[in-house]
Amino acid sequence: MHAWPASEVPALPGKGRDLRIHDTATDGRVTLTPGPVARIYVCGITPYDATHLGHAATYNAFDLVQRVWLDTKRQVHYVQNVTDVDDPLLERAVRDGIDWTVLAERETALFREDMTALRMLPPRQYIGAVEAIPGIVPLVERLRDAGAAYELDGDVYFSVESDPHFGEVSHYDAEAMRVLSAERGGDPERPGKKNPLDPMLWMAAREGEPSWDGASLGPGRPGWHIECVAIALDHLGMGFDVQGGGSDLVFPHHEMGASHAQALTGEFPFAKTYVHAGMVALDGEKMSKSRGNLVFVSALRRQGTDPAAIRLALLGHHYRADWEWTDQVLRDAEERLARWRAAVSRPDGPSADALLEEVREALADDLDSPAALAAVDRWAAAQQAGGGTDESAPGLVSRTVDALLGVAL
Ligand code: 5CA
Ligand code: ZN
Repeated sequence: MHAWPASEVPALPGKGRDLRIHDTATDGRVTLTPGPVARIYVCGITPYDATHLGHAATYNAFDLVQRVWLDTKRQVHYVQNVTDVDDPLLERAVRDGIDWTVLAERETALFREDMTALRMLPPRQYIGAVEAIPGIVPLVERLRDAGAAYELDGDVYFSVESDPHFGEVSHYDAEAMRVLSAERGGDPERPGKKNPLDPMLWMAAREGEPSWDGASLGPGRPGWHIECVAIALDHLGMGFDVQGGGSDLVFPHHEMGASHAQALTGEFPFAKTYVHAGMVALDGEKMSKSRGNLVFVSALRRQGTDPAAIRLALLGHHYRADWEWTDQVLRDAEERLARWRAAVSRPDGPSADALLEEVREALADDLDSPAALAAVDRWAAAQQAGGGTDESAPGLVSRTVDALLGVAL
């Protein structure tokens, strides 16, 4: 699949700091020191509905990771998937009487537009589940042949017991895992499984549903976790720097993905760091396609909202926090954007050298974007108070805000 166009990242003087970030697996702060090419996999959308602000907040967090790495003069190898075949997508297509491929293509196209408008840097590879199937089938066969997977009425399940490190991403106890598995696409109640938590790797063809050639597995379609594993291993290999997503992916998705990959390769770990963004809520409940309590990025754009204001609204919250979207959040962001634009539109102003270092330090400190915004607010307030004659300052502020926060002033 093609991704979306990259917005330009302006060059900044000097060099940024190494990112210290919260790692879910160790439940602590780690300093990331990738090689010259930092490797990141971020789970993409299931395209059965438009991009909502929860999605946008999660992609914003990982866009900041990229921008911090670029500022340390590293290249970034970023891979993202699109879950363009899965139960919720097929169910929505049936509900709406629309072909599932048309639905997936339409919503993926809208996602690309939203990401472009929000100045999110695109992945180098943007891969759909369907196009990954030829790579998924041999992985499932290998797991089965190694005894890490088994068949149940034609479906193939992964045996969680085959990975000695199973549980080390989420550290949840068995009961919590069971509950989350049932909520998030698993089938812990299905009789005949070795362990109720075992997730499906390959689902045998069902009447009325799409299916693909599975070689020795028979016709069917892939399970959810193996999709991301196949794509990540194909393009990044084991031991990449960051596996990212929202906190609802900690279990089962990232736990199972790590175990699939570790059982396949005998290597550990799948990702060096697991990073998770908090959940955005609306009216007191997590924004989710299944609940339908959504604010869409595209709807805001259609109403004339400046995407830079949407981005500032996201940046106003720490990525790990759970927070609530309200109209006031957006109004505050619009007001801040107007203040910043007025401040950089003057021919000179207070020196911005310290501001650049403050923004760098805030982001390096577990992506503390609220602290970065507060630093820019202080510069804008000093500008407002008429405090400087540095002619390079407004330009440096614009470039800092663009390069490190993805906001075009
Ligand atoms: N296709 C899978 C991942 S392989 C998937 O989870 N798709 S999704 O469309 O449901 O979610 C896409 C991303 O948005 C995931 O990282 C998910 O954790 C994140 N996300 C979903 N809802 C919210 C929310 N309310 N707040 C923050 N992030 C969210
Ligand atoms: Zn995923």
